[in-house]
Amino acid sequence: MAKKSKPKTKRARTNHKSPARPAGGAGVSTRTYTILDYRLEKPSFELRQIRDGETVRYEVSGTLNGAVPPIRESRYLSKRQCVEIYRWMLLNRKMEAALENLYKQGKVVGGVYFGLGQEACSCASAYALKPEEWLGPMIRNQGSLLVRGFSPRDIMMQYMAKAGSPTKGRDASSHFGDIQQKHVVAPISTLGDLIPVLAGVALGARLQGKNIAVMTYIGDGGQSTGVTYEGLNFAAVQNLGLVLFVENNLWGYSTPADMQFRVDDLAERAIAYGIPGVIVDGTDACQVYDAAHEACDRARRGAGPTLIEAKMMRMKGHAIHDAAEYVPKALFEYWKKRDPIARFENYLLNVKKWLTRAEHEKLVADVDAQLEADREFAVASPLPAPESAAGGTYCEPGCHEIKPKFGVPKVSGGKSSPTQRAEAAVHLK
Ligand SMILES: Cc1ncc(C[n+]2csc(CCOP(=O)(O)OP(=O)(O)O)c2C)c(N)n1
Ligand SMILES: [Mg+2]
Repeated sequence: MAKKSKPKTKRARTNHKSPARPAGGAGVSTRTYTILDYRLEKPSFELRQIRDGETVRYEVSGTLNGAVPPIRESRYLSKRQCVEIYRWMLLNRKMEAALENLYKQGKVVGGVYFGLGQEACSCASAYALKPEEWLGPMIRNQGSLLVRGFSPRDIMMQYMAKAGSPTKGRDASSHFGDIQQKHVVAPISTLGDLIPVLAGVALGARLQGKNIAVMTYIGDGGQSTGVTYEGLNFAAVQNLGLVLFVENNLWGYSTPADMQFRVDDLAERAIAYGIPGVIVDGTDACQVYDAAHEACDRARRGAGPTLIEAKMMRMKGHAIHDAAEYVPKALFEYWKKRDPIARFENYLLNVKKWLTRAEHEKLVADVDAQLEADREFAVASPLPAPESAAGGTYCEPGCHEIKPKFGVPKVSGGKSSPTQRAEAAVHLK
């Protein structure tokens, strides 16, 4: 009989202690850096990896029964805007529930990726962009796509690979965008690759004499890639208006965030790029919006990129096929109490009294009716004709001339002082 080995444990940190510092002698000074932290609650728990023979599981311990924080008052959002963001979040969630049903009915061709628990981050971030600015969403940012003007009908048809979908049925998941009207770059599955692409969009705008905000996202797992460093460093040295949301949802597939990095907070990475780092509670739409708004303003001033870490939890598995059994139940329970939609609803109805019960019921009924109409349309629409398989995705070869949009650079890139940067911004207005 094989000898049963003692389970090995490995600690994964969610609220780390400072790493050991090298000893310093007389005359050695230390430097401090500032990370803005908007949160009203700083979760403190530890994930332990337990290896028992061939199996691995995780246990969580720490402060898991703290009071749920309130929504932070926004410095910028009006009542109307808060209600609008709430509506996008609700549409995001209910559309994903509809997609899950369509999948279970066998109508979805590929997989389905969910942003459950992350709706505030997707919707309130994209809401901070102006229509002429650019977005590069990742697979969980379906809420951002809705805010940018894609309809639930587009997204449902895409997942069902229908002829009328944004990719005419040639892709059956999230790889679609619209660079003509909506200024959305299609998600790139290779994690981190959207960052240099969006930096390039900002550079393109700069070459036309405009400073714009461009926004993209990377996960706690994806931020470990080399291209994340290359893209963000490039944006930093060129003062490009990149707003990077690092969506720390605690898991990258089945790897806990704490086994991806040694820093306490991913926002600290900003220090190494020489750009501002900000932490928000990703389940609080007002915090997400305020941080995004300030970062977009900075981008428009030509002052360069911002890294915003949004802390939250992936409330489902990686995709529909993953039951997420490796996630300790207590962690799900903790974050369920911090549900972004339930808390925002309470804020609008009970704290601010910006919505009456009747107004809220009407808003929910409108969202349901829109989804039902879109679902019916998407289900009834045809699959692509087989003979169209060799055609183009966005257009047909030779159907239009691609005109270069570049102009002569109006300012030189490279390192510049804050004063020069401010001057450059004025020059570019
Ligand atoms: C460079 C690269 N490595 C690995 C993968 C496979 N992969 C796809 S999603 C994923 C996990 C991503 O986790 P995270 O970045 O935390 O994003 P989340 O899924 O939590 O939103 C992995 C490893 C990939 N697509 N690209
Ligand atoms: Mg993740």
